[in-house]
Amino acid sequence: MSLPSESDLSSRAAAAAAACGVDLSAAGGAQVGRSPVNGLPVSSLAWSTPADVDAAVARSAAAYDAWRLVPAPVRGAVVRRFGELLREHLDDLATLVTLEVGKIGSEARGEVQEMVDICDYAVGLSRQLFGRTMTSERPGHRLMETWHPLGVVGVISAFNFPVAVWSWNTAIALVCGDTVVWKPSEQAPLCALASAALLRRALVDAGFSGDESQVVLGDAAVGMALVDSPAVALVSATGSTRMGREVGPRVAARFGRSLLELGGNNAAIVGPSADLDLTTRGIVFSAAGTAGQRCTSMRRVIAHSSVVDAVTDRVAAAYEKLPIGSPLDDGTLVGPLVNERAFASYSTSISAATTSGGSLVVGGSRVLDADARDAYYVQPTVVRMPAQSDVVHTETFAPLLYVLAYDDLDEAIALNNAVPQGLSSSIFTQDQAEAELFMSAGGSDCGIVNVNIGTSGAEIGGAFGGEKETGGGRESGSDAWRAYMRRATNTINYSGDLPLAQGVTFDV
Ligand code: UN1
Repeated sequence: MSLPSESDLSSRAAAAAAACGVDLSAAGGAQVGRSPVNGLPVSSLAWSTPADVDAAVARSAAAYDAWRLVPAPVRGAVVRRFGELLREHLDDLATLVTLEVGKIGSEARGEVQEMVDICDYAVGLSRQLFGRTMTSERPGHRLMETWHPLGVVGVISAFNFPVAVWSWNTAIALVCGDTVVWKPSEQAPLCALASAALLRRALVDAGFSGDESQVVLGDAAVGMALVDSPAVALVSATGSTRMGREVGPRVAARFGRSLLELGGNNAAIVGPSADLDLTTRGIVFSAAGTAGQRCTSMRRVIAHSSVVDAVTDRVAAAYEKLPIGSPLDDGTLVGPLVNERAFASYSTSISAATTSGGSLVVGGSRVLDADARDAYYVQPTVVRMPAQSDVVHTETFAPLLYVLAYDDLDEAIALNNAVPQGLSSSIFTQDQAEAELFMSAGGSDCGIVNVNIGTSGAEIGGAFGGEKETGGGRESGSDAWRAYMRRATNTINYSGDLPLAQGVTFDV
C-alpha cells in the first residue's frame, strides 16, 4: 500500500484546491483536518464563529433580493457554466474527495459526476418551474398557481458525500431563485471551499456578486447557528437521525422549513428465483462499496431459506477477494473508514450482533494497521443473524452486513419495514408478481424501492430521500424542486361581476 507523507498530502490537496481557485497560502488556522487515508493532517483552517454565520446569512439575504428577480433561465445559465467548470475540474475535486474522506478514485469521480448531472438537470428545470391552472367553480374566473423563490437556503452536509449533496441542493435552489449558505462536514472543508470557488466564478463571470453562495466552516455549533437563524427559510440537512431530531424541531419552532435526509437501514430481499450472480454483485457493491459509508449502503440481506446459504457463500467469497487499501492506489475497491469513532462503532456492532446470536461469516477485523497506524481500514463483514435484534435495527456506518432468512414474502416485507429508518430497499427476483408486490402500497415502506439492483447508487433524476427516521425529505430530481419554492394560488376574475365561492351571498 502506498501512503503519502504529510507534506505530500497537503501539497496534493493544496494543488487541487488551487486549481479550483482556492488560495490556501494565506489560510491557516487552528482546526486540523485529518485524512482518513493515513490519519495525517491534510488541512488547517479557521472555523467560522456564530458572528461569521450571521454575516454570511446577511450577505446571502442581500443577494437574494436581487437574485429572486433574475429570470429563471438566466439563473439556469449560471448553473450551466458551473457544470462546465465542474467538468473541467472533475479530477481536482475528486482528488480532494479522496484525500479528505477516503473514497476510492472511481467513486470520488462518480460523486463529482453526480454534481455535473444535477447541474444539467437544473438547467433544464430552469425553464420548467411549472404551476397548474385549475378550473374555477365561478363563471369568468380562472385559478392558477405560481411558484416563487423561497429565500436563503441553509445546507448542512455530511462527510460521506462531501460535495454531491450540496450540489443537489444548490443547483436546484439557485434555479429556483434562492441563495445558499453551506455548512459542510468538518471532515471536508477543502472540498467545500473548492466547490464553492467554482460556483463563485460562474456567478461572478455572469455579472453577479457571488454572494449568492456562501460557505461557513465548523462543527455542529456552526450548523446550529444556521438552523436557528430566522433569515434562513429552508434548512436542508443531511446526516444522522440524532442530528435530524435536533434540527427538525428547532427549525419548526421558528416556522422555518426543513428538508431532512437522515439515516438509512437498507435491506435487499432475495427471492427464490433471483439471479444469484447479479444479486451477489448488487449486494457487494451496495454493502462494501464506499466502505459501507453511504446512507444508501446495504445493511441487511433478507434471503429466502432456499437461497440464503448460497447467497451468503457467494457474498463471502467475493468479500475474501475485495482489495482493501489506500484509495489512492488503482485497483483498491474498499478504502478506509472515516475515523476511529467509525471503527469503534463497527467493532461494537459486530460484538453486539454475535452476542445476540449472530455468527460471523466473513471479515470482522481491522487491517493494514501496521502500515497506517492512525487510519482505520476494516474488512467488509457479514454476520448471519437468527432474528432482527436491536443492533440490526441500528444504522452502523461501516461495511457490516446482516443476513437473515425468510420463508414467505410477507414475512420478508415485514422484516424490511420493521426498522425505524425508511430510506432505500431492493428486491432481487425474476418473479414479476413479487417485484410488483414489493413496489406496491403493501410492499416496502421506503422512499427508494429497487428491483434487481442494490440499494445504493441512485441517479439524480429521481427524488432522493426516505420515510420515518430518514426524515421525509426529497432532494435532487422529479419534483423535489418544489421544496425550494413557495407557492402562490391566484384567482383571476374577468367576469365583470363578483360571484362568491361556495354560493355565499353578501349583497352590499
Ligand atoms: C448519501 O449517502 O448521503 O444513491 C447519498 C446513492 C448516491 C447518493 C448517496 N447517489 O448512493
